[in-house]
Amino acid sequence: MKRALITGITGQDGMYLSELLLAKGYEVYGLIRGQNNPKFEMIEREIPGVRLLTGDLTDLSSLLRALTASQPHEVYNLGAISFVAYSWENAHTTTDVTGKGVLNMLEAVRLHRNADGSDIRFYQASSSEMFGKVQEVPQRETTLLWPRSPYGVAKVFGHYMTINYRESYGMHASSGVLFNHESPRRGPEFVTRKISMAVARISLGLQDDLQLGNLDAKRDWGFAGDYVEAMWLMLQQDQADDYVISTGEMHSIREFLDIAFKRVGIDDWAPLVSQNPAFFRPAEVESLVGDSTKAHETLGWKPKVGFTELVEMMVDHDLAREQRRASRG
Ligand code: G4F
Repeated sequence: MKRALITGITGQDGMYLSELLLAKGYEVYGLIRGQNNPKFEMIEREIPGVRLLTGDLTDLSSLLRALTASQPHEVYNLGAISFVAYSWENAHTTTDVTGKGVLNMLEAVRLHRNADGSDIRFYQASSSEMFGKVQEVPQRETTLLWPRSPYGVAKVFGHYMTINYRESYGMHASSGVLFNHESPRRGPEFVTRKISMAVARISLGLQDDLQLGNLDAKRDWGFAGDYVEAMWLMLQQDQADDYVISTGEMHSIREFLDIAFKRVGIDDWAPLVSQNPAFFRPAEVESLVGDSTKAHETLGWKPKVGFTELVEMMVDHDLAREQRRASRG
């Protein structure tokens, strides 16, 4: 039986990946941070097969302990402080967790030996945020990186450290440069979920309006459930490598709003949405769109869920959730 250790188990990707690996017959371990973490129960309830271990990406010895306990064949490093806006206010913490945390995990994997002598394959969650002020359209594996946030800079560090461990130690270490990926499990601080939750509440008369930042930003949005499959495929290859994972389609926040509000029967959302300077960023990533030709050709990976389907899935989920809450009183 294959064993996997996932950091960042409480995020949407950690949850979808756990489900995928459990369905494939893996023994799945998840690293969870802190004392009395309220998400502990949430994971035990939603994904009962996962075995949780406590540890922290900033603490190398806790990572070594987690490797000893799990004896994994595959490590998926999804843990990070991942909210870009937060990274300006907490640049040091973001650097420690999102950047140096990758180095800690790589070091732990390099130092650890599985009792049965099996090797560990490593996946690093790199990000399209690394392209920042884009130097080429669409962005591919060879595009020059130009991060625009402390988060993006930290991800670049982790990305190159992964490549360096592959080249220095011959480690099977792959990096997935994932473009924005969303789902009903997305945190409410990210723009897509903020919109889907507000749209549901506005349509039920529970909220009056929605305040956002830059409505002109454009992203290549895919479905998180599709993207975790690419992570797994990367670790099944003979050679470790880096792959861009994206849909190849770019949409604006305005288009997201169009589809989301239409889903609840509102054609003109302009009177309901305003822009608040508090949600603008010190430096913006204006547009991102990826070229996943390498992943298509080498991994045989392609996204299944399209943009409209994704937006509608999120709105439908939040509508049902609000209706359930209302019926409970
Ligand atoms: O949803 P976002 O916060 O995602 P962002 O910054 O693109 O980052 C996400 O994707 C990255 C992959 O490229 C990941 F690495 C990262 O961890 C995260 O998952 O913002 C998307 C866009 C931005 O341009 C932002 O300025 O939406 C714009 N926006 C406009 N109003 C807003 C808002 N973003 C948020 N979060 N909240 C707003 O009110």
